[in-house]
Amino acid sequence: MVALQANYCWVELERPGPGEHSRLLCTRRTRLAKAGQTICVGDRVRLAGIDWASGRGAVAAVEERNGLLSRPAVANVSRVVVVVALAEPEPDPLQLTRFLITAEASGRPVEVVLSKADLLSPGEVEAWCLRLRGWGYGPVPVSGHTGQGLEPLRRLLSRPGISVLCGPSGVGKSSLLNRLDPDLALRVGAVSGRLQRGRHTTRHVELFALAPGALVADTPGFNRPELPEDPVSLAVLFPELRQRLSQARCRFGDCLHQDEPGCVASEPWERQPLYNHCLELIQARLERQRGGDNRCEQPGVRRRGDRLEPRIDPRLRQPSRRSRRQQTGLESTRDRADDDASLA
Ligand SMILES: Nc1nc2c(ncn2[C@@H]2O[C@H](COP(=O)(O)OP(=O)(O)O)[C@@H](O)[C@H]2O)c(=O)[nH]1
Ligand SMILES: [Mg+2]
Ligand SMILES: [Zn+2]
Repeated sequence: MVALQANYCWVELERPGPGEHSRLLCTRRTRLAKAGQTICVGDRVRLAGIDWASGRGAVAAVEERNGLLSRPAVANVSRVVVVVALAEPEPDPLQLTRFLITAEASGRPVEVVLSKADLLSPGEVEAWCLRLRGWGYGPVPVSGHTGQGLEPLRRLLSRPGISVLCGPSGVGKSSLLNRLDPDLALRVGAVSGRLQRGRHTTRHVELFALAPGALVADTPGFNRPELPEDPVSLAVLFPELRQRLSQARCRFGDCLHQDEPGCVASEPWERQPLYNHCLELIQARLERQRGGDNRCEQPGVRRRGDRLEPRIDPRLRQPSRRSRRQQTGLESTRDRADDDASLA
């Protein structure tokens, strides 16, 4: 399933059918909805009631999923490619770390693309590459303007399976895909944020075929991906820490790898302050949940001022901006500006 709209979806065929269509416009069988079966982009589905002449059909069943990326929801992901600009917008290590954490949580290989390399000197680009290598990644510097790095990127995205491009808005994801395949004609320069919210930006994910068997998702702009719910699960989402943990064990089985003696992470590492900061956010959220949220009368609905709003995902709740800032002093301005936009 390559694209999902309100009441129907596009399904790309595995084998060509008797008609001219390689994709069919499908409805979902009500039986699926009744069984509580959701369907998301990337799902492998079985079709019924196909009308080859008009290119229509219905989704009758959804196959088991692997490698689910939570936000944006994409199933059967083969790899996640996190794109971050070297300038315009300036890289924000905390925001980048949040993207990397979300990508790692898919359980699939994570690649890093450093975009807009044309805006920095070769020496500065190399310094960022070195830094990212220290985080456990092998970054590919690229520029949609000069064409630098486009062939390595094409090879990466032409591997079989589904690749998801994610990263902050404005880093050049759509531009890069357009360079790789001008036929895509993806919208470039769409600004996201409070004012433009929902006006121009694509709110849904769509998969494009870049090479036979290689599908790529360009994701819409949302700028602050979520953190995992369980503090213990955070460590393995940092490859540099994961690597140390694979070589040695901590003294205590439930170690959170902060500053305890006998911890494998007690030697300083670059992203340690970011790791600690994320840990604090997760713990603060857990405490609030334990404290109970009694203002909510119905499940799935929350009160905001005098309005009731659907509760999209309980994990989206964050500590208040002020308490977070006071606690850590680490909050970035970009993070703050996108606070609400990221809930859309
Ligand atoms: N200097 C420079 N600007 C770029 C590059 N790629 C894209 N841009 C600009 O960055 C802005 C955002 O690009 P877009 O592809 O929409 O980013 P997206 O939100 O990540 O999809 C546009 O104004 C592009 O012209 C690049 O390689 N170098
Ligand atoms: Mg875009
Ligand atoms: Zn430890």
